Amino acid sequence: METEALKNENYRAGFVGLIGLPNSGKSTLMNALVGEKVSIVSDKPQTTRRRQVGLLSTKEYQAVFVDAPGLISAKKGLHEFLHQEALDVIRDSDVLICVLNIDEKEPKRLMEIVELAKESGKPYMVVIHKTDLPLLHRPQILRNDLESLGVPIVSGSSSTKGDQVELKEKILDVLPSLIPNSPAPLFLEDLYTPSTVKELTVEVIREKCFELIHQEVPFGIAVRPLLFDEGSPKITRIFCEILVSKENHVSIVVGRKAALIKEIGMKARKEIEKLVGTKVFLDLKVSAYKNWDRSSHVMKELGYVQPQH
Ligand SMILES: Nc1nc2c(ncn2[C@@H]2O[C@H](COP(=O)(O)OP(=O)(O)OP(=O)(O)O)[C@@H](O)[C@H]2O)c(=O)[nH]1
Ligand SMILES: [Mg+2]
Repeated sequence: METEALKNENYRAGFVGLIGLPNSGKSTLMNALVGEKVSIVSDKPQTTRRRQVGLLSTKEYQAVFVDAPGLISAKKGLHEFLHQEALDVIRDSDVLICVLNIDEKEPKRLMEIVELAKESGKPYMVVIHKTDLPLLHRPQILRNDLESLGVPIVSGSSSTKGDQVELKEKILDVLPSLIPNSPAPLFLEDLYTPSTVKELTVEVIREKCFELIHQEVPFGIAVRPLLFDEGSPKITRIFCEILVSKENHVSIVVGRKAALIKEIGMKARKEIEKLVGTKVFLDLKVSAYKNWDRSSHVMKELGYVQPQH
């Protein structure tokens, strides 16, 4: 691979894990850093399940951002997977960014995130996030509590495009110096994510479910691709199954006169068309698979299983 990077002996490349509490804005921040939508976002906690990777490549460095699920205490099934996935991201990263949301009601929980980064022994920085929220004193209090650590701290918001540009600049002022030297980039420089279109498609459908379905139902939703037919240059035919963990959730997801599932399909299709670059025919069927989130073989099929090292 003949790249600019190979000519530069100060070149840096490494995995940069984004860690924080659920809903702290990690995925929103990663998308802003990468400049593309890699990771899905919602106003509900535990949106991110499998780690998502987004790439930022310049002449000087390649940051391989890894967006982790929010850190929660381990329970069973899917929760245990989310917990372990977040810990694995910490273990597998070269650098960590602690994303601390100022609207967290128990500031102690924010300090626990920083403690995990510190314990890892890896270089890390702190982003005090969501500073657009009207909680005037919180960012300064947090900053005072963190200052003695002697690590870079920046603060800002990802709520508007303008805020995102400003925060990205602050982060990229310090982050590259924390990334290790590397003889070459870790991924092709013109990629923005190593995820496949099929993987991104499944996540987009799940995002629309999180956005449009309320209460506890989205937490028990998973999307399984059944057929991804790219045989025609004009139209991609995609068939997916939306799994729900309880029988009575099927009718909730389908909605009255199938209105909800149609809206999920329509919103997802528009985004998927941009991803695949053709018109899309999208067929979604909803099936109940009782407690799939505790079934090891379904979890494995859905990719909710830690890779073996
Ligand atoms: N006010 C405000 N909201 C934000 C900001 N950044 C993200 N959000 C919102 O916060 C919610 C959670 O954002 P995500 O990016 O999904 O958060 P996350 O940390 O990835 O969440 P999990 O994947 O569930 O752990 C969404 O509704 C975002 O629009 C911010 O800077 N300010
Ligand atoms: Mg997320």
